[in-house]
Amino acid sequence: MRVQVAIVGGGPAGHLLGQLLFKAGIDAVIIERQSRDYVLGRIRAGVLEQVCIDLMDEAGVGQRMHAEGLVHGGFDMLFKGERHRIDMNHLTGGKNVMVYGQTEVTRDLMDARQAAGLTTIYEASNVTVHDFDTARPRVRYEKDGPNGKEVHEIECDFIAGCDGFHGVCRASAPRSAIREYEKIYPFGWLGILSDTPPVHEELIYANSPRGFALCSQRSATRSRYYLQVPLTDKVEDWSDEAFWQELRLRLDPEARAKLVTGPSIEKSIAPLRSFVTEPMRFGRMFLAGDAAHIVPPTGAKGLNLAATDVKYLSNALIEFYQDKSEAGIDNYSERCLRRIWRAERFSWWFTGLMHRFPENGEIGQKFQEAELDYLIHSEAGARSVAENYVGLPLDFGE
Ligand code: RFL
Ligand code: PHB
Repeated sequence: MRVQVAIVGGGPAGHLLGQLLFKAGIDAVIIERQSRDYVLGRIRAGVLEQVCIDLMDEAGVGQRMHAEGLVHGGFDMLFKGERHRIDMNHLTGGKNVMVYGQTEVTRDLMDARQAAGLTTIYEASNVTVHDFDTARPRVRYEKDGPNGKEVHEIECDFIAGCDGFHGVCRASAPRSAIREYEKIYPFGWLGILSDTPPVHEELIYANSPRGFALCSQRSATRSRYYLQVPLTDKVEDWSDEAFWQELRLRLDPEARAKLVTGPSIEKSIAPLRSFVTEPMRFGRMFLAGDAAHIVPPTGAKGLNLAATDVKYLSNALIEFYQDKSEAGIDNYSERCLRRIWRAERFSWWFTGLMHRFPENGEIGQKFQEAELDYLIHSEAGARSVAENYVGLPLDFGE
């Protein structure tokens, strides 16, 4: 098979790129290691920034998102047992975010791709990338045939590495050409999804002496909650009842009284990490999304960053094919990284503000509470949080 762009990874980044390229008449194939159902079974992000909403519209897949997504103009910060609202909409001159799950974003993109008759190769094993330092890169994978091991090869002009943190693309970049920055946090997030009405109409980020908690949602009837837990905890250690009990203890009295509990339909623990790869281009291979960077989920930035990387990459590829210009390709890495570092900084800072770090002792908790007190009582402080939370425009700094 020969295509213009081979996209490795069929998560939200790979699928959004496929759709934006298709709209521009550029021919791309997606090679995904897992099945469609497996990809859709991963419960992850829930909050879309305006730039991500606009990109879904540009990709022609925004219809269901606008019908079902919940527009939020603010969120609550809870500390010292009291809740305080950050009025994002007011503080940012009218900007909002939208609660619409990553699963739904990916499903909408997958459905549009299928409706357009575009090729996605699911359950491709042993995917490898080759010759991206030449004008004729190739992607190989195994599928079908005896034992599912028949080798297939795709020739292309470019490889887009949208294969997540554990993917093959970043791992195939020459070690001498790559620099990686990493911070691993000493705790994880235990998440639960349940068909219960959300405890509050907006999100609640809670700083409690027992650890961080987040009350999020997917719809008026589906809730998503998270608890900070030690890295040594296992999902099996946490019965639903134990989860609800601990969540209650981290909330304020009003939320505690309103909380509706029920059986979990998904429960998992995610480690927290800050990670950035520089650069994001290696000859004719580009990294985008979690393949190049990870943020702790506290700032809700991961999926949004993946979407903006993909927008810059699709623009660069369109410029290459339509205008015969390599300017966008040459700028890609630098353009993405400036935005990425801004989101990394915010996510790291917000994580530090809201979680318990036992090594910082009681004085650490007091410092956090004083900072939260400052942030919510200073318009400048609150605006800074709001501005970062709603995210940067696509053309920021230009
Ligand atoms: P993905 O979603 O990991 O998709 C990569 C795809 O590549 C496939 N793959 C391969 N395919 C072929 N060959 C190989 N060798 C391959 N290796 C891997 C994988 O199967 C997969 O399908 O990365 P992508 O597309 O870059 O998307 C990134 C987002 O998934 C991620 O940033 C967000 O989920 C992060 N995140 C959040 N982001 C937000 O913007 N807002 C949020 O509210 C938010 N909440 C979260 C989050 C992530 C979380 N977890 C579990 C880490 C909450 C949580 C709990
Ligand atoms: C979610 O709903 O999964 C979610 C929301 C906000 C975050 C992280 C995750 O900061």
